[in-house]
Amino acid sequence: MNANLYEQFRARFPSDRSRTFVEAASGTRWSYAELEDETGRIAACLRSLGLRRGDRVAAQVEKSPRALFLYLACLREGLVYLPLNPAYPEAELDYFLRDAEPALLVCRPKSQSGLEPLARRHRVAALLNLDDAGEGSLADAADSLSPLEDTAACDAADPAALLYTSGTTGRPKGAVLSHRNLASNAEVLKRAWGFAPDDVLLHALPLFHTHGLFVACHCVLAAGAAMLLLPRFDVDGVLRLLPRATVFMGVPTFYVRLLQHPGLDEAATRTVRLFISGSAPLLPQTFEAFHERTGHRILERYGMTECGMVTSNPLEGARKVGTVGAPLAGVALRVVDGKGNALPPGSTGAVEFRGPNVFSGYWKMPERRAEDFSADGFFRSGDLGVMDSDGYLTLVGREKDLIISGGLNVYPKEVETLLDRYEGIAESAVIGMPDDDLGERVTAMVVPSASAGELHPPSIIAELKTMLAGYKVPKELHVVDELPRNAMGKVQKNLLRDRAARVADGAASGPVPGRESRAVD
Ligand code: MLC
Repeated sequence: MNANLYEQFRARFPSDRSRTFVEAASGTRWSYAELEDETGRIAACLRSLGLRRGDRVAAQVEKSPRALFLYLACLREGLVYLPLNPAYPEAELDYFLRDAEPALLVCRPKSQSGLEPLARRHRVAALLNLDDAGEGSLADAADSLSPLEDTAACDAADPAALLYTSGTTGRPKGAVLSHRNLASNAEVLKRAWGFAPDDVLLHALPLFHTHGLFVACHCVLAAGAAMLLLPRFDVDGVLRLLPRATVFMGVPTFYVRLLQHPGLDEAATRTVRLFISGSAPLLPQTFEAFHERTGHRILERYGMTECGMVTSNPLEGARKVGTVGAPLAGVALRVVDGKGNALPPGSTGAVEFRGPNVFSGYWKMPERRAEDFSADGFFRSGDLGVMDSDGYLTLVGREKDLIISGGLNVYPKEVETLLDRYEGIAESAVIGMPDDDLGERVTAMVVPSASAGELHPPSIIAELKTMLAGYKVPKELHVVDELPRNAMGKVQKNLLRDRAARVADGAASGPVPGRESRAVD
C-alpha cells in the first residue's frame, strides 16, 4: 500500500469531484477536481525542476488556496514541505535555509530580489515566487505543464514536513513529521470531532503551523469536506462567513477578539456545530463568556508541533473547562515524576506521550533523542500536568522556559541571546506577562553594562525587529539595575514577573518602559 498522505486523502475525496474543496475570501472556488488538477500541475513543475523524494521545499508565502496546493503537491511528489512564517526577517531565514538545505524556495514576489543572494549562499537550486492571489512564477510554470496523474510511492516513515519550533537553547529545531505521523492524526481527529462531507470549516489560521496547516486542513481533506479560507484572522471577516460554516478553529486570542464584537451572538453562530480552541490555554472566563453569548461550549484540545494533537475534550459528553480533555485514540499519555515513574490521577508531574502521531526526532539532531524521549519511547513534552479520575488532563505549567503569545511559541533564550549581544546591555531576562488579548506578552528586562550611557528602549526594540519576527520582539522593555538570582546564580523569573506585575499595577497611567520602570528592580 502507498503510505503517501496525499493518496490517503485522495481515497476520501468525494466521488462527485465537482464538490467544493476550498472557497477563497474573494468567492472563487476550487472543486476537488480542481484540487487534483492544480496539485498535479504544481507536482509536474516540481518534477521538472529535478526535485527528488526527500528534498525539502521551503515556502515563505502568504496564505492562499495555491499555497495549500503547493503543500499538497509536495506530498504528491514525496518532497518535504517546510512552511515559513512570512514574518521571519532575513536573519532568521538565513538559519532555516542553512539548516534545512532546501532544493527550492518559494517566496513572495516582493522579497525575491532580496532573497536571491541568500538562496545562492545556501545553494538553494531554485527560487520561485507566489503572491497572495496565487500568481507568480510558480503558477506560470505550473500552468504551462500537464498535470501529473500519479502520486509518489512513500513508506509510512518517510518525512512529509519539516516544521521549525524555537527551542530552550535559542536555536530553532526542525521537527520532522512523517506521512504516518500526519495521516494517523488526521484520521483520529476526523473521527473525534465528527467531520463529515457536508462540513464547512471556516479557516482563519496561518498556514505555516501545525494548527492551521495540519489540524484544520487535514480534517477537511480526510472527510472530503469544504473550507472557507480567510487570508488572515479578522473579526469582521469571521463574523461575515460564520453563517456559512459548521466548524471553526482558533487560538484563544481569536475567541477573545470575537467576544469584543457586539455582532457575536446566537444568531451569528447558529449554523456552527463545533468551535475548537488550541495552541494556548483557553481562560475559563473566555469559555464562559462565549457560552453565555452564543450557547456554544468551546472544545479545548492540546497538542504540539512535534506530535500533532494528543488530547481533546469530547464531541459528545462533558467538556470540562480548564482541562484539555482525554488522550486521543492511539495516544498513550502519562504523567511522571522526576524519575520517570508514572503518577496516579491527582498528582502533578511531567506530561509524556507516545503514539503513531509522535515524530521521531529533530532534523540533524540525533544526539537529542535521549534527552527528548524516555527509554521506552515517550516524548517528553516539557509541560506539567495532572490527570483527573475521569482521565482528563489539566496543564498546570511548563518545565521549559516558554512564552505563548497569541498562540505562537517564543523561547526567551532566543530573544535574550540577541539582547545580550547589544552594545550597552550587560545581561537580560525575557518573561511572559499576562495579557488580555495575547494570553502572554513578551517582556524584556535589561541590565546596562557599567560603561553604557543611557539605554534607549525604542531603539533596542527597533533593532530587534530587524532580526526577529515581530511576535517575538518584546512589547515592553524595562531597564533595571540587576536581575534577581538564586543561590545557584540562576535568574529568578518568577520574582521578575511579580515585580513587573507590581509596576504595571502601580502605573495605571503607564510609564514609558525604560529607566522610568526602575521600580521593577
Ligand atoms: C502578530 N504580532 C504578534 C502576534 N501576531 N505579537 C505577539 N504575538 C502574536 N501572536 C505582532 C506583529 O509582529 C505586529 O507587530 C503586530 O502584532 C500586528 O501584526 P498583525 O499580523 O496585524 O497581528 P494580528 O493579525 O493581530 O495577529 C495576531 C493573531 C496571530 C493572534 C491573529 O498572531 C495569529 O493568527 N496567531 C495564531 C498563531 C497560530 O496559528 N498558532 C498555532 C501554532 S501550532 P508590529 O510591532 O510590527 O506592529 C501549535 C500546536 C497546537 O501551537 O497545539 O496548535
